[in-house]
Amino acid sequence: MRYRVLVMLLLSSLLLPVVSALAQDMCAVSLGHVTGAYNGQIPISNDEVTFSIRITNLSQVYGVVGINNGFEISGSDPAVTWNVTDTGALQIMYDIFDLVFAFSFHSVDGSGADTIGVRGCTMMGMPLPGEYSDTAYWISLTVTDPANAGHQICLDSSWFPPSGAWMWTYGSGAGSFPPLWDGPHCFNLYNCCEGIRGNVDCDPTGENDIADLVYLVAYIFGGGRAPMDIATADFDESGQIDITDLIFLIEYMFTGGPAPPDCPQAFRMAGGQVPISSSCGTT
Ligand SMILES: [Ca+2]
Ligand SMILES: [Ca+2]
Repeated sequence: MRYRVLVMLLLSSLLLPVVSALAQDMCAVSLGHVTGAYNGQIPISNDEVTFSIRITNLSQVYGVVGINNGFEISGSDPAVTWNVTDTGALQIMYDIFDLVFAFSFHSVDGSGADTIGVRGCTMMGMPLPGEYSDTAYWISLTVTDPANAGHQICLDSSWFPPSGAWMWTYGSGAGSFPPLWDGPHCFNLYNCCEGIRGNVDCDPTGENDIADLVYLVAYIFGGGRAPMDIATADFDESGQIDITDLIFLIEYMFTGGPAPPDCPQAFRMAGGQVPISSSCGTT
């Protein structure tokens, strides 16, 4: 009998580290798609940028019974500002973590660092199943101040009070482990209008080309999306976009008409101090 107990203890001591090592590699949090960003760059406008966050349970054995993940938004410069406009989660998160599923907000004031925590645990529901992988949460924000151009905004993992944890917990006694995280993710901020007007489609290169004309035609005649920055298409500086602006752009592009006027002053200044080049791109 004593021999059998010793063997069991020995096996347990050998197996537990294996289980722990496996569990640490069985969970991952990653940034999924980002709407409102273009080639890793975010235009400064009133339009929302949404970070979709994917969670993956790579385990084929263990279900997730508790989550405790935090996310931090910060600027590359203390002067960078933003507005967190929305957070949310798939309904399945509420269904699975039926005892509690909640967001916690800490200093979400759009400066310094904003932290958004996500917590949940299971009581009656089934755990997050093995091999689950889908978008779980999202965080939306806007960056509206033209002075942010040339800087970056970043999404990273973060511990958050009061739990101070960045963990998730497996069922069947497998323990709690920090998930893998593929961040931080940083995005250059740029103004749609730099130099002269005409970057109607707000592409990060700042080019004025046929794509901008197509965009403007689609907006005026086809119910297409409005320009993210009205100044890019308001060629007669009337304060609105209409057929007059379209005619101006056509004449400029095809019949030697006058060049578009400069962008409004606010959109030609970075950091409120230093004029930046005519290129809409950022470093
Ligand atoms: Ca363009
Ligand atoms: Ca106009």
